[in-house]
Amino acid sequence: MARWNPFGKKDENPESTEEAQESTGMFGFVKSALKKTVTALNTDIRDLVKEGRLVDDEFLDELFAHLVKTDMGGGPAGKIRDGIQNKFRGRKLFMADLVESAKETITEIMQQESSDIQLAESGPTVIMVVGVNGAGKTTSIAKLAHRFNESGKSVVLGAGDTFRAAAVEQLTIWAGRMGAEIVTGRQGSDPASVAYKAVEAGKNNAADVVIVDTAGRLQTQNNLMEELGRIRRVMAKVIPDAPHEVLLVLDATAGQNAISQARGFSEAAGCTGIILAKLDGTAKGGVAIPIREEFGLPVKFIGLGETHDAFASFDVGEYVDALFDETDI
Ligand SMILES: Nc1nc2c(ncn2[C@@H]2O[C@H](COP(=O)(O)OP(=O)(O)OP(=O)(O)O)[C@@H](O)[C@H]2O)c(=O)[nH]1
Ligand SMILES: [Mg+2]
Repeated sequence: MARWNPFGKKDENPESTEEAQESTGMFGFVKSALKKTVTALNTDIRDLVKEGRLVDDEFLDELFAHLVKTDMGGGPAGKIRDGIQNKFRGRKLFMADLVESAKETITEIMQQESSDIQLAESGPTVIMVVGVNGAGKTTSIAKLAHRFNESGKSVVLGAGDTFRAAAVEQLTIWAGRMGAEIVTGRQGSDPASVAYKAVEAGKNNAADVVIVDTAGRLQTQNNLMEELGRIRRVMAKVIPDAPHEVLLVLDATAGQNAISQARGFSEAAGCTGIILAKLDGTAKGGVAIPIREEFGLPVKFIGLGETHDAFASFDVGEYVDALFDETDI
């Protein structure tokens, strides 16, 4: 499977001033979206090591308590604490050392191969989007489609949420704006049939990308979870290796609950990556860390607001830097 970064990451074209500016902008964007998490991390922890602090049990317990507040989970918070303990026990610790050590630990936990979209070797790349009710699936599809469209790719949308009429309207508006084709079904009709037709339309029209929406569901609704498998299989009847990506949308404001939601989905739908939506407006932005730790799945994109451009490719280095950037707080 070829790898493809549709959105041009900064390191791939370093000589482009425009992209360099864009990447600086993106850091600021991610940083301001993570502001609540950054503030929680930096104000509390900075207070903790103000003027240096002896690394003893009391300090290590306090540090752990502040770290878990961001919803990074006990595992990662414990690893950061242990890292500090190993390096600095019995010594005086300053903020700069703490940040450096924490960044190192988080980067290690979060390391992922790539956040690129897996590209089909030939024909359209088919992306299926799944997740619980209200996670941000339809909005994320609009954002993804906008990005593909901006990079000159033709997109076919499949309104596979035949349950909620508003989802079809939402996608139809987007398709209209982009001049993209949209395949819809009657309300209550079989979502697998919409998915089939969407992939077929993508193939017949030589589109670059087909993105199929699905209705929100809970991992406990077995029949609906099985339906995801059926939607997948139907797509493969048109293009044998479709879907090339199954993106699970998680609501960052759900914090640790987002993790338990992900478990059932990644099995039932064969997820290949995560979109972490609503990373803005939450002090639980640390949840991206245990998500990476617990699932083999890469975080591919992050949602940073309700508008179509409030969306970014996920970059581990940028995320970790933003998380601990203490300027302008
Ligand atoms: N702040 C913020 N809001 C978001 C983001 N993504 C989606 N939303 C909002 O979350 C709400 C739900 O978004 P949808 O895209 O409709 O979610 P969905 O998963 O398709 O929902 P269902 O189809 O009902 O399961 C909407 O009000 C969106 O505007 C984001 O990244 N940030
Ligand atoms: Mg929806």
